[in-house]
Amino acid sequence: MTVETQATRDHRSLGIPDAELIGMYETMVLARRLDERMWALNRQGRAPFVVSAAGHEAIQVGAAFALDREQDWGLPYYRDVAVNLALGVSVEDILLGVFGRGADPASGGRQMPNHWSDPSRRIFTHSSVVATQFPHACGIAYALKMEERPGVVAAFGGEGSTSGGDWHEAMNFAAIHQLPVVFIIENNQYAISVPEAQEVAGDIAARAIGYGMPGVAVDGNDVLASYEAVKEAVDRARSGDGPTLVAARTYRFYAHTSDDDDRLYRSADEVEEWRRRDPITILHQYLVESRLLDEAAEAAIDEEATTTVAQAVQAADAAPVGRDPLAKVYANPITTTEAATTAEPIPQGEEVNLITAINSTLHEIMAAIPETVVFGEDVADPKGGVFKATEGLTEAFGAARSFNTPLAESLIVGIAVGMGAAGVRPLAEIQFADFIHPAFDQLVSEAARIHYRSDGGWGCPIVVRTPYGGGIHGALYHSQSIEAFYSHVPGLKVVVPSTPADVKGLLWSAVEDPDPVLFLEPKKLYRLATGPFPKGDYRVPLGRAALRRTGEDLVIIAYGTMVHFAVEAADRLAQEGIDAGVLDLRSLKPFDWPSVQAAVEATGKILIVYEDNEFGGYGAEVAAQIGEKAFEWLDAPVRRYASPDVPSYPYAPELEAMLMPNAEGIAERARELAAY
Ligand SMILES: Cc1ncc(C[n+]2csc(CCOP(=O)(O)OP(=O)(O)O)c2C)c(N)n1
Repeated sequence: MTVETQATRDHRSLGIPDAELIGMYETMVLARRLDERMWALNRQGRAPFVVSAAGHEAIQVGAAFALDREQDWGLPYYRDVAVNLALGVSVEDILLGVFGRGADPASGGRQMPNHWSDPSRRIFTHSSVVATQFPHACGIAYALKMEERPGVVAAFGGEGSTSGGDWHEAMNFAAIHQLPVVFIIENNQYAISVPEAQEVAGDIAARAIGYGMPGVAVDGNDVLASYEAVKEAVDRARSGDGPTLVAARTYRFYAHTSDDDDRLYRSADEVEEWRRRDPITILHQYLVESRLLDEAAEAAIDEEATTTVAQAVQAADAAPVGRDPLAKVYANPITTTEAATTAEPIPQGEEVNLITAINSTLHEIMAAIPETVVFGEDVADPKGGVFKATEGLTEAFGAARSFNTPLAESLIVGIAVGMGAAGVRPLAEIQFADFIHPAFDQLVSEAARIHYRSDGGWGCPIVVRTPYGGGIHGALYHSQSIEAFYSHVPGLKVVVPSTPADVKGLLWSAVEDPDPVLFLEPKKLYRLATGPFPKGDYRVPLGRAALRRTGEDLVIIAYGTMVHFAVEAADRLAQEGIDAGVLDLRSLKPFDWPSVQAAVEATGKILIVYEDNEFGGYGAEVAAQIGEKAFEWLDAPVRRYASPDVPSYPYAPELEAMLMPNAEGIAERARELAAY
């Protein structure tokens, strides 16, 4: 239901003590003085880029004061200077970010100013991407609810963010699970230059109706009205009654950022008109009328704010620059030093296929680690996944720990990021790798960068499993290989098991690793590849390749389904007197260079096989590194055998067979290479 909220104009009836109201006023004045000073620093050439909150102080301070600083979580967006001050972040800390200093607690000077992060205050790291924070808020809230921990999550954004898919996906998910989230939209009527009429159809608060949650429209320039609306929403969330949308109408007094010229898209008269409704003036008037503020007190507040800002500017400006820009890409950086030079021993265990190995390992992990959660489309029982990978998990561990998500891939990865931040270990499933692309942003711009961009303040311990690859007549949208996109990204780890034992060993290592791991399952092998499933504790370290077969004439480097084709080819070649080794990379990022180097040194001839299309594929990186670092050991040009540059495999089996690399094709190229 949409409700027009009017300020009660009586702080006591809202339960706000006089001193707290003065505290609100002080925070608003401090934010304004800081804002003015930041803007001046930019114009003086001392701060390269600043973002202004001026005009938004009432909704920002009203909302932040409605939160419990001891237990609630905040996901403020770049305009929320006053939210941060109200949550206890110091002026100096904000200015360290403005100057990009090493001691900037949000990012160590890595992110632009106003990209907040403060783990001690449960302020989650924020990127520049509009709207990605909303699924994170849901993931955090899901973790709190699942573990019955106290706390409400407040997620902030501008009206522009309500156009993004992530916002809608998060609203939907929060309502389905009745999560303790409050969505706070600061509608300043422009998304950079785009006016509200071109940005938003209908009324923002009314959108809540469609998601079955309360939506409240509020005057965002009135701090009491803003506090009241957000407090009601927070109380509702805290008592288990689910999310609320609060849409606050306000206005920004300065341009979008220091790089924007707002004279191009709005008139001086319009700005002037809104300045007459300055949130600080409105509260000031209320305080004077209530006899809570006299001239002396007002002057003292103003002077203290000015002094605090001046001192903080001096201290922050004098702080040293930069920490190591190469550090903290990973929470657990892995460098492989030992090369695989002997064939990987085959472990003991019951003979199973790949899909059974995945299912059994998930059962083991969930039984051993109570913080783990498995979710995705159709993963819950009775279906248990379209390939049955997650079968029985809901029955064994309950609906909270193994659940179906809406059909929204960005949301799936986004909630995983939030859960990881809140101490839960998500094992998300993307039903087919072909449909992971909507989550590219959440994986690349969010998950991969969380640790680096927060200067190590936050981690992203998530696993995203997905079936990939061809050979099952899945055509263009059920056959894609996606590893090249993601192994390109610093901060992500990418693994591809090819045996049941590696499924177990790698999945365990992935879930125990503090970094985001993309776990690519070659779906052609689900029922085709069988092998022993090791009992008890079993780990395959990330970053270690496995030599499946030694060979003296050449080495075939492969991963996933291609490993099996390569072994088949090597068996045939052996009958012809050609001794081909097979190196299964299995961990694409981190990459096991020492094992590749050892293969080059041992044979001087390398054939790289991958089922992705050839151009710019993962094999291109392997070939480039060999060319650069091991040229002198080569006895022949490095060869690649991959799919031609077509958009994945056709449906017709005959056509698919014409494109997908196979054992005969591998043998043919290996013969040529051996004869070189
Ligand atoms: C996904 C995405 N697209 C484009 C941009 C560039 N951009 C940064 S802020 C912004 C406007 C956001 O407006 P709004 O959400 O209303 O917040 P406001 O800045 O007005 O407070 C745009 C287009 C971005 N950061 N992210």
